[in-house]
Order: sequence, then C-alpha cells, then structure tokens
Amino acid sequence: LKRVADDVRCMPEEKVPWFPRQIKDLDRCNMLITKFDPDMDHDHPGYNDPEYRKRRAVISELAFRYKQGDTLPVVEYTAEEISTWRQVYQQLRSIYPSLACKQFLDGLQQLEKECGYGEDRIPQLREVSAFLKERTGFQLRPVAGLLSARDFLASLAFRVFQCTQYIRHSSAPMHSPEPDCCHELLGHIPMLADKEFAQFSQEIGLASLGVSDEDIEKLSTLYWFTVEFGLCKQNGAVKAYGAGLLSSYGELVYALSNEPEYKPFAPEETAVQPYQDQTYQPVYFVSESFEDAKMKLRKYSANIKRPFTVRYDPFTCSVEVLDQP
Ligand code: HBI
Ligand code: FE
Repeated sequence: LKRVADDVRCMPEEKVPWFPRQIKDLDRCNMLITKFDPDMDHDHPGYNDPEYRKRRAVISELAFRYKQGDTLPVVEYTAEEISTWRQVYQQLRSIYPSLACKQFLDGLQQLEKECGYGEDRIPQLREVSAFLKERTGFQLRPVAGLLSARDFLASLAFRVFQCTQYIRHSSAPMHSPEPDCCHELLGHIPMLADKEFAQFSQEIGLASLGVSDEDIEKLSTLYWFTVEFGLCKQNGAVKAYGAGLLSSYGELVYALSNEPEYKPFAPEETAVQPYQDQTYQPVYFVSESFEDAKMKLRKYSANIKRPFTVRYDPFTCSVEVLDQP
C-alpha cells in the first residue's frame, strides 16, 4: 500500500507519495530491502555462519530501536571484527593517495587526525556524526541494512546519512555484497565532510521527495553513478570520488585502469544507464568538478514533474512545500 501525503496541495486526482517533512519523520523512512541480507541470501558469505547472523541481529536491533535525536548507539567490536577492519583499512589506505580525489584525501586526513580513524579501531558512529555535523551539518543515523531507494534518498534531503554499523564477514574482507561499516566509514564519510559534496548529496535527496517511482529509479541511478561510483577530473587526471569505489580495492584499481568505458557525466543519459550491483561497472561517468555536477543535477531536477516545489529550512530542520509558481 502506498502512503499518500495528506496535506500536499495538488489536483484532487493526483496522488503524491508520502514523504518526510520534518527530521523526526525519518523514523518512518525505514523500509529495508532484503536482497543481500545474510539471513535471506544464500550467496552471502555469512549465510552459513550462525554466530555472524546472531551478531548481525544484535546490531540490527540497535538500529530498529533508534529514534531521531537519540544518542547514537556504541558497538563494542570484537577482535575478529577489528582484524577485518584492519585488513580493509591497510589495503585501501595504500592506494588512496594515487587514486582518490583531493576532497576525499583531505577528509580522510582530518578524520585520522581528529576522529580516531586508523587501522587499530573501528570508529564509532557517534564520534563520526559529531565530526560531520561541525564540517557540513551532515549527521548519521544507524540503519540495519539496505533501505528502499525512496527512504534512503529522502534522508539525504535532511543531511542525514543512514549508516550501517555491522562489518562484513571475516571470510571475505575484500568484498561485501551489501553496505557495511567499512563502506560507510571509508567510502562515504570522508566525502560527506566536503561542503560542496554535502550540498550535492542533499540536492539529490530534495529532488526525490514525493516524486514518482520512475523518477526515484532515475535519481537512484544518478546516485549510483555519482555518489557510489563517480569519477572526476582533477588537475588533468581522473580520480575517484564514489564510495563504492573508495571501499573496494579491486574495483578502485579497475575503475582507473583505462579498461572500462568512460562517459562524461550528463544526468539525462546517466539516469537511464543500466548498472551492476553484483560485479564491476562496465561504464563510469566522469564529472568536470563537483560544482559542475551540482549545476547539471540542479538543471535535471528542475525538470522532474512535481505539483509543488520544496525548500529546506535549516533552522527547523524541515522541508517547506510550496505551490508551483
Ligand atoms: N541503503 N543503507 C543503505 N545504504 C545505501 O547506500 C543505499 C541504500 N539504499 C539504496 C541505495 N543506497 C542506492 O542504491 C540508491 O538507490 C539510493
Ligand atoms: Fe553506499
């Protein structure tokens, strides 16, 4: 059953999908997709490990109980989990300087200096969220796994990043079929500390509020080829800024190897490009800069059909809904 906005002003026969108006409403943006869940997916590396699945259930429970405004739960990671983190951190850290974009390297360096990032411990969401809040106003909330694209994108409109807190199975430290804390903390967080990128992320979120399923699919594809797998030009070289790349040693090297196809980022085309969530991408989109990507996205979003416009009010952390002029 579709949730329908009760007080969005529009033609009587037009039904606008429900969307959050206040940051508190994000407590309702919790629709999980079980596609890569270790309890459901037979190919998940943790499927045959009851201990791992028990651990995941404990950490999921923290996310299920969380309400907007609560202090973020702390997880005491085990020696085995920290060992997995160490392997991922060491391997990726060594290739970042040559392959990651400047904004990412700056963010990571600050996190290492001021937020306890390093190979010896897994950073806690609570301290990372406080760090981001000071830099770009982004904050984290814990989530138990993959969310529906609509709910995930909606939270970005409020500068809230829904962040998993469990770690991948120790048998496969270099690959995870689903987002985990390595992906979030190494891939996403350093980028969310950049003002321009934070704004880009929020604008995708705002563009998604109340749009049709077809437009959600397109925005979700745009998100995929930018925030997750984006490349950008920097001083004449191409660098990675997508979190899916910056949290996967294999795909990061591959993406910048000249083997795949490269296309210039162009939202109309990017939004309908089929993508891969099981293997490496056959094609990557290259932005001229974040500024340029943001401008192009803005132009694209302005053309999405919606019987109203939205504006974010940072003082009340709420979305104002205005009639189309
Ligand atoms: N859910 N927890 C979580 N993390 C993501 O990065 C994520 C998601 N759901 C959908 C999604 N990403 C993207 O594939 C886009 O569809 C928004
Ligand atoms: Fe991600």
